[in-house]
Amino acid sequence: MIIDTSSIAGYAIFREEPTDAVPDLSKSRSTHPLNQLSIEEIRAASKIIREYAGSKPLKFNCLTLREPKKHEYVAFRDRRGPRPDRRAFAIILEKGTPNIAEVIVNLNQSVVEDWKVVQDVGPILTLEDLDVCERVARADPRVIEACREIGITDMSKVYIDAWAIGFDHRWGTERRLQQGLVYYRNSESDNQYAHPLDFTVILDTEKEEVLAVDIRRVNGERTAPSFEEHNYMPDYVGDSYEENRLKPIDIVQPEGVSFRMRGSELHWAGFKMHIGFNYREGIVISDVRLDDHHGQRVRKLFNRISLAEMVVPYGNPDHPHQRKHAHDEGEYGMGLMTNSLKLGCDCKGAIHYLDAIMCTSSGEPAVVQNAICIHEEDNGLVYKHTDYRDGTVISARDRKLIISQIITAANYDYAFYHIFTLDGTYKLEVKLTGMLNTYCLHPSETAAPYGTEVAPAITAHNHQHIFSLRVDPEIDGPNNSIVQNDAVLTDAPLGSAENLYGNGFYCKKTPLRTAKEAAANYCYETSRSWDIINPSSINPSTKKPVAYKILNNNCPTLLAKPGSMLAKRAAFARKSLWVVPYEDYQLFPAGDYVCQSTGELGHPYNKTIADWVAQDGSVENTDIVCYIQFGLTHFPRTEDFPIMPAEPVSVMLRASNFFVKNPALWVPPTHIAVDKSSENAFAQKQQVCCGKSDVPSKL
Ligand code: ABN
Ligand code: CU
Repeated sequence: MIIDTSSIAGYAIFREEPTDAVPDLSKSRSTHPLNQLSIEEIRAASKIIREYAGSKPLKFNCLTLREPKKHEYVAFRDRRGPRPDRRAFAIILEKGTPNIAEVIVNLNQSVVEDWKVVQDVGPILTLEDLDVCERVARADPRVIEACREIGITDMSKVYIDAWAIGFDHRWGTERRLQQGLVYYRNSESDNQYAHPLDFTVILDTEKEEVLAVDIRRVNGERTAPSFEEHNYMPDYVGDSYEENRLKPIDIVQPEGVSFRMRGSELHWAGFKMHIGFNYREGIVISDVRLDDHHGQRVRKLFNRISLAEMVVPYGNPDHPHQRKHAHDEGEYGMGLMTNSLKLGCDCKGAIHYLDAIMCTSSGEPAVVQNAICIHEEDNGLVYKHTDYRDGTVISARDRKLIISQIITAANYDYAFYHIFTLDGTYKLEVKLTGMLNTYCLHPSETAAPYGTEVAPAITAHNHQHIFSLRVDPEIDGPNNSIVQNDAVLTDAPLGSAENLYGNGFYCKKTPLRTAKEAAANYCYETSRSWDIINPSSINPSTKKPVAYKILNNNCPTLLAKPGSMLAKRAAFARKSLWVVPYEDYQLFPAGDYVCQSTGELGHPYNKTIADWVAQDGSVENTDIVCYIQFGLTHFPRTEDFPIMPAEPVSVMLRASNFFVKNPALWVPPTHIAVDKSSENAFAQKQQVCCGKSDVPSKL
């Protein structure tokens, strides 16, 4: 039973009522092996862990599904092996000590299988951890004094956004640190990002104490806060809404949706997949397969797709702005920060929601209702042709299946849309909205060159958003390779017999054979793309291996000097593509522990993509994993203030000589105009075919 909403305002988390009843795991025996841990499983796992630990007081940093090893899952899926045992994975802090342990619980056998102590690492900052910052900092005498000095005496109007600190040499990983970015709010719904203050606060999360107040003096002076209001909430701008200007748009699916759900397994338009979710990656899409209507078989596409990391580095070199390079996934968790979605607002139409089940620091289950949205959208044309001679027309409409979540990462909000379309394409689209991170300008300063003065005396610093999409491909089976495609001119000179007119060009294909070779960057000059191929599955027409093509032309270079802390901590963002051999439980390219990591190579408990690639394993005709970096460099605009219009950015994987023909030929056309003598019944029936809600406009 749900008892109360979280104290972490804004995140609609429901704690489950604590109970002494023995958790009922009877359903667990038959659950899908990739399903999130259920409420009962979380209860059981935390009880087993607490009993194992004895009298030690514990703080649960995470408690989540330990997915089965790939070979076990695949054997089970292909009916060659037993159902894998259900397992939980937890990171546990021993309260009052620096001890951190990674724990594996076997839920079928109700035992702790492994309790591994790890050192010199920074576990994720949970919402409960972040909650400490504002409470403790507001009451600290040094913070009160820092505010008083700039004329602010009402501490209830001081708001402090808790951030991870990046890395600060003063404390290394000895303490679990946070930095608080300080703002002023005139009233409860006033926009605090219009009143940034000129100092940050550093805290110890566990000891709940302020360690330092870093004031940024300019020429020895404090910067006076701007009290000018720049608001976006209805209390302030409601009078300017023009309600009748836009007529309602309703999405109607009179016969319901075209997908089916069996628990967390989804079937749609020939696709089959499993939808998982965890505190760190958020949505995880596994076991993606697709009906090949022409080949009359179900073909494997992807073993697992998830967002593996992201980083938002800010480009102002002045201290303390170098500390602002949020790794929003590894430092805070895409699952933990996820919103409870609202019908008709976040998602429109006929929506199927799934809840997210996570855990609190005391090991109690916590549920975010409607965390995952599954719905369809019309996607314009999938194909059309008009025969200009006789006016014969055919057109068919495309459709998207969208699996989405929205997170709030302090000031920024990100919507993640995993999209499948009828031509077999997978696309991850991210929409960036919410609030710019702002800072105050001293009268002697200019915002340029490191920022934009988005309102008088308010600067928003240049920054990047770089996402890492982890794709574990299974293109017609587990053994895949990578080929780089570059559009290049024929070498033969103009006027030569081979290239008389100089117009020859072709797709230069370069196999990337090892992890080091496959560390690649996008190239605009050659419209570079990469094929994930299966060398053993040959397209009968091209006589070449079948492929899925990575189309990623939104991949900004990480703007950090080689050797800098940022370039080390965010090493994953240094390339558009990494490909490494598959290893179970190797998931996070900035390391399992991102908070306060230095990114140095060879950490015993915190390997990153740089360590994996240094091994230079073969990525040829073997089980591989791709990390695809994409995103944007953001020079803030005044239009992004006071709240950002959503900005989309995406990456795509498209079938490329994977099917023998257009895979959408099965899609019934929506418009056909043919010669009346056609014998085809469908063509006769569908001379023009509109949906019930398609009407000429009444203008
Ligand atoms: N963007 C930094 C951040 C994210 C989540 C929570 C706190 C801070
Ligand atoms: Cu931005």
